[in-house]
Amino acid sequence: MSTHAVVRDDDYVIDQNWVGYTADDHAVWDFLYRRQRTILADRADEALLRGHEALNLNRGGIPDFAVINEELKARTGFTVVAVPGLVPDEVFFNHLANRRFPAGQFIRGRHQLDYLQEPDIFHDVFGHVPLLTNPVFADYMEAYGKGGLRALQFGKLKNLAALYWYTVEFGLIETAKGLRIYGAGISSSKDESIFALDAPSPNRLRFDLERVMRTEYRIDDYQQSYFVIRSYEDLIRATLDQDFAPLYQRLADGISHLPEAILPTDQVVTAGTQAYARAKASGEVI
Ligand code: HBI
Ligand code: FE
Repeated sequence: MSTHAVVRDDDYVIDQNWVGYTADDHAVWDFLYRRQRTILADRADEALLRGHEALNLNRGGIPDFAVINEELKARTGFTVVAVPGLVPDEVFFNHLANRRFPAGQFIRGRHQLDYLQEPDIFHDVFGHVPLLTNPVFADYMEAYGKGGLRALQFGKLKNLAALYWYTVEFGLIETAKGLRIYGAGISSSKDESIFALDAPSPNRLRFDLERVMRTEYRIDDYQQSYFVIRSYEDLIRATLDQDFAPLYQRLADGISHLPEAILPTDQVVTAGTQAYARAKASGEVI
């Protein structure tokens, strides 16, 4: 038995070992799936709901990657690969740049049905993977992976992680029927699926690439600001049209905004109650 830690220089991909899931693991998936689909019926963007159906995630039990990859790969060339949990940023970006989504292999226990910090298979496969059936969003995720590898070279990972956080994890999209959820951090969370659309306290601000990349975020609480895109086409256009080299030069000034801030330059979709009052008091908003 070797005593030194196994230093892995691989891509952290492991076997999903679908046969290894217990009956209770499958029951946890079924419970979470049914509960979130009920909550999201009139809250999630159609593209996410259609992605659940395209991949037949309601077939019962934890999805077998070998099975969903046939459909996913045929649609956008993406495949899901199993990883033990969070992987190093460079490994993560490299997977996305090659149209592989690294999904947690484990599923949460019954004691943590409502929240867990580490992305498990429900967060990843219910929250993130279905949107990869949408060609435009799939292009965005590949572009994000490539951008991430470049950001590492510029030492601007924190700014790029903020972009991921406020779009892929906690993004809202404007539709004819009103604001809808597309971020996986919201769509896989019972409480935040309600809070993000209904609560008066958070700000809902129009997406702006540089503004978002300068915005701090909390990983242990509901978001205090959500950013709203008009469409996935708008989101990828904003990203692909951006020449990141001069942007990274500007970001070198290190200016960042608190999660609850409303800037005079913000296009406010709905101002949050707490933040608005505080910003008003400090004269940050006119
Ligand atoms: N690893 N498996 C996994 N899943 C993620 O979502 C993930 C990650 N590593 C890094 C990471 N996300 C974030 O730092 C990104 O913003 C880069
Ligand atoms: Fe995630």
